[in-house]
This record gives sequence, C-alpha cells and structure tokens, in this order.
Amino acid sequence: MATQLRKIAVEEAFSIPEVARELQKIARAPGDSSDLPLVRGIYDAQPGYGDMKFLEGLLDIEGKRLKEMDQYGVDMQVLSLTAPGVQMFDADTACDLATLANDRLAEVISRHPKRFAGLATFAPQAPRRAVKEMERAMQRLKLNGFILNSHTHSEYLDDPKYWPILEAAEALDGCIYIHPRGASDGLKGPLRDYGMDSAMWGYGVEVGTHAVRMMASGLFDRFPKLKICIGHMGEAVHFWIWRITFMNSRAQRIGRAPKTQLSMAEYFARNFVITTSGVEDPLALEYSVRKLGADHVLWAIDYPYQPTAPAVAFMDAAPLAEADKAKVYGENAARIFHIA
Ligand code: 1WB
Ligand code: MN
Repeated sequence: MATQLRKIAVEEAFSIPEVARELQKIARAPGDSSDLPLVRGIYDAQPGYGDMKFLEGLLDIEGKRLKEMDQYGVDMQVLSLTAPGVQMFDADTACDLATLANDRLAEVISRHPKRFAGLATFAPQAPRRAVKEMERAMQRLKLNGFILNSHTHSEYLDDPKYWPILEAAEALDGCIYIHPRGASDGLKGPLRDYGMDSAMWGYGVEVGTHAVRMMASGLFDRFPKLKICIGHMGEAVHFWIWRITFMNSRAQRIGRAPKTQLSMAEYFARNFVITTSGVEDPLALEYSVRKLGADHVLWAIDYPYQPTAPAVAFMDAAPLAEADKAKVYGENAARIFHIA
C-alpha cells in the first residue's frame, strides 16, 4: 500500500572535506583505537581494511542523496556529522572543526529547508567551549538538536566534567542523539575479532553501555528534562530493561549503585527515545512500539551506510496502526527535533 505519510529520517550521516582530511591523518598514524579499522577503510582506503566506499556518499548532500530521497519519497533527512565526529581530535582541532561542520550544515539546510534538518556537533574534549557552540548552533544556526558519538577518549557523559553539556542540552531542549563509535579502551578487547568492532555488534555494546551508565549514575535526577535518542532499535536496551531495572534496584539496595529517584525503566520511558536505524525487523519494531509507546520510536535510514529502498519498504509494510506509523515515520521527529 502506498503511503503519503511524512517521512523524516533521523540518523543520516554526512561529512565535510576538512574533517575527512583530519581523519585521514588519524588513519595514517599508529594507534589502537577500535575506530581505526573503519577510519582507515573509509578515509584512507587502506588495503586490509576493506576500502569501504562510503566517503563519496558522506560528502555528497545535494546530489545523489537528494535524488534518492526524491525517488523513495523521503521528505527530509536529519543530517549529522558521521562517527566518530570530532571526538578523536585534540581539543582545539575538534572545536574548530565542530564550528565549521555546523556552519556548513546550516548552509545546506538554508538552501533546502524542507528537505534537510541537522544535529549540531560539539567537542566534549572542551566542555565549556562545547556549551558555547551548542548554544550558537541551536539559537543562531537554528540546528535541531545534537549528535554525540558515544565516548570521548574512553569517558562517558556521566562523568561530572560533562555535566555542563547536559545542562546546556536540557536548557536548549536539544535532544542528544548518542550515535555509536568503536568501543572505549576498557571495552574493546574481545570486540576486535571477526569484524565485531563496529556495526555488527561493538557499536550496540558501546552505546548500550553508555545509556545504562547514564541511567544508573542517577544523572537524570539532576537533568530531569534531558532527552537522549539512541538508534539501531534502541541498541536493545529496552529489550533488557526489565532485568536492568530489577538488578539495579538490587544493586542500589546493597550499596553498589547510587540511589535514584526513579527506576531504570522510568528513566528510559521519560528521558529516551529510540530509532529504527539499520534494523529492518518488523517484530523488533512491533515490540518497540508496544513496549515504549508509538511516541518514542522514530524512523531512520542510516544513510549512506544502509540503503534507502528497504528502509522505506520496511516502514511501508510495518505491522502498525496507521496513526502509529505516522508518528514513527515523521511526527515524532518533528516534535523532538523542532521541525516545522
Ligand atoms: C557503518 C555504519 C560504518 C555506521 C560507520 O562508520 C558507521 C557500517 C562510521 O555499516 O560499516 C553507522 O553510522 O551506523
Ligand atoms: Mn549511523
């Protein structure tokens, strides 16, 4: 059945040549970050890393991408600077490139205001400067929220040094989309074999761990209106949320986790939304909508890492009531990311 529902895809990646060049330097330097296999493959086409053909699609916004959106009836892509964003760079480089990327993003959106929206990048390496850029991005550039590629130098958002960033996001009503990157140093070991370091498994372990750290740390008592978005069908956190909630309350009772005002399930319901990016499984979607409510699930393609056609076909055929499908396909994105 053809559908006329508004389609807003919310995890759509882009890059700019300046960031790509800086990532190529990282690709050519020694290092043991678990992002390196992909960074070497995408930004330096190094043999042995698969020569991943994504760079052209990342750098193109108004050409092939827009044509493909037209072809499949995608009304809008919410763009974000692709993983690992600026988070592998030194603080000065990261701040400069975040500003540049946000400016470029705002320019593209101003040329196609009905077709593109965008999530602003910031550099957690310098939290105070990050806050200034977050304010500029939403207030002056009118960007629609924020993208964060999980850990920064193996540290997570529950670290108090990042609280100014959370405070700013909450005050600006800017939802932070926590996108995966390679797992942090403490987490990466067994994920490095068999191609498990990235989208196959490591990405979900990394972001799922980040989300659970945030909830279990109690930080949502301090920032009750903070909104977090996680992709890839919630990185399976809501599949485990019953057990996370049960075991966290036990951990709180025996003094292994801080006391929190709400349960883990209540934080997930209040502070998180999820997207379908890269998971075209009707049963997983049906579970997500029943578990979290149709207001909490957003559609995404994960362009250019995932093809558009099956992402649209998946939603068109999704086992959802028409009103719920309208929410997932576009209405929730418009509400959460301030899209007119
Ligand atoms: C892939 C997917 C690679 C994503 C990425 O590199 C990102 C992949 C930064 O499918 O190999 C993604 O955004 O999901
Ligand atoms: Mn993605």
